Amino acid sequence: MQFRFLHVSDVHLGFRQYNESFRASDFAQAFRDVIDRAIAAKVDFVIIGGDLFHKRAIDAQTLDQAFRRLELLKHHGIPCIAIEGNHEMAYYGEEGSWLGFLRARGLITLLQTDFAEGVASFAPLRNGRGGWFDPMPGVRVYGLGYKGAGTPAAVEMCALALDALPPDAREGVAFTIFAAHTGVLGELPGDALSPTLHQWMAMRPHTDYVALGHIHKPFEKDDWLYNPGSLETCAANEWAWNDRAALLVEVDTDKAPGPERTRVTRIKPERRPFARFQIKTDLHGDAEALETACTEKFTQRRAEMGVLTDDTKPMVDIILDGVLGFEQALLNLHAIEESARSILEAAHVQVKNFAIPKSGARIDPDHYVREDVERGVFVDLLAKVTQFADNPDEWASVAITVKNMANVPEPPERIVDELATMTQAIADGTFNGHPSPADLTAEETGVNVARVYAPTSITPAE
Ligand SMILES: [Mn+2]
Repeated sequence: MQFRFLHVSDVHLGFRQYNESFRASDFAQAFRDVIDRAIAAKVDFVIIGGDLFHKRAIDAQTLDQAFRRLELLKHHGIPCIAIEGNHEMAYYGEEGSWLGFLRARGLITLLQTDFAEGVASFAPLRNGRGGWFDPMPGVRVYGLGYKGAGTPAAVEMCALALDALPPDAREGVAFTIFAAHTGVLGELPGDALSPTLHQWMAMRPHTDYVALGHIHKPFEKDDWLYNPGSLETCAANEWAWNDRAALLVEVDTDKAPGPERTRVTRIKPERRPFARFQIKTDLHGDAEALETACTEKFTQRRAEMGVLTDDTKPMVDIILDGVLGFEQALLNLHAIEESARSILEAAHVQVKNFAIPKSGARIDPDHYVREDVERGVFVDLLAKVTQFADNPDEWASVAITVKNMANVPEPPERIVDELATMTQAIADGTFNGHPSPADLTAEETGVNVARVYAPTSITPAE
């Protein structure tokens, strides 16, 4: 038996990234591109591994973008199977999501495993909703949906439920797919909720292909677990994951398990490019030198980019870090932003300044105390946040006090009380900074006393 299907995930329709409406169009275009190519490739069905939409509440234009492609699939007689992702789930207790709306109109089949009394069960399909669906004879798809921290347990329960199925329940099924909005632990640093590979193995005897989503970084395990990654670029760091694509899966059940049986090719949509720059401020003695260095980097990158159209003008992400080699007041972020915009013909520029001000850095290393650096960083960060920008020094004291109290550790209620008192004092204009009682407590207990800052950790590096 031979067939082919498209596995796509994390489309994030309706995402106005950086509040730019052209970004929502970019996301729609990526979806249009892969669906049209899947239709041209004559796929037998499509699986969406969650997060078709970027959020629960979408606008008319976003619904239209989804509707058009799903209608086209329906027109070609291609079933589309979806599971809910975390971004588009209805609120707890709330009936109906936009995926439910699309299901009610016969545009998607929405799969979800039931968990009652700690047991997984797969309801038969009713009104386009259920635990499993056969998009064509011989192919069965189960769907889990998003289960958050409960995912590892949910996957194990699904395996137990499949173990318990009577043999005749799967008569005639030659290929089984399991769709879940989760990953594999360890594939993405910081992801703590995905099942481990070991936990996934419980599903191995029952499934031929696991269709994952949620983790925007693509990966594949064992010719069995597949995660396509995000279709467009939801965060600047995703740009480095060049293999993100929809997966065109060609199956020949007569072949032995492995890449012969399940052949996967990537359908990579046209994506708007991101250009990222990490600029070490330590190397430049004055503001002009820093701006010149930025201009040179931008010019060099522009030369590598070729002709740009409206669809390929880049998103530019600039990170300044290190220690500023000159006074903070002379740092002209606007000039750097404008230079990037004009040289790179950028569609959007974002400058993130993580540079430590020189006022802190200039102190003799022997007297360079952690608190000064810490306070400088807090003040610098808070000055950039609207609600703290009027008095960043005072809020820095609040942040340091709270941190010290947590380090002691003080009981949470005391920290909350102190925070309320300090917030009120700032509002009343009576805040006197420190020493606060919490600062004294920290010093008395010997926690977080001033330490000499190791000068090696501020050595300039490119
Ligand atoms: Mn997502």
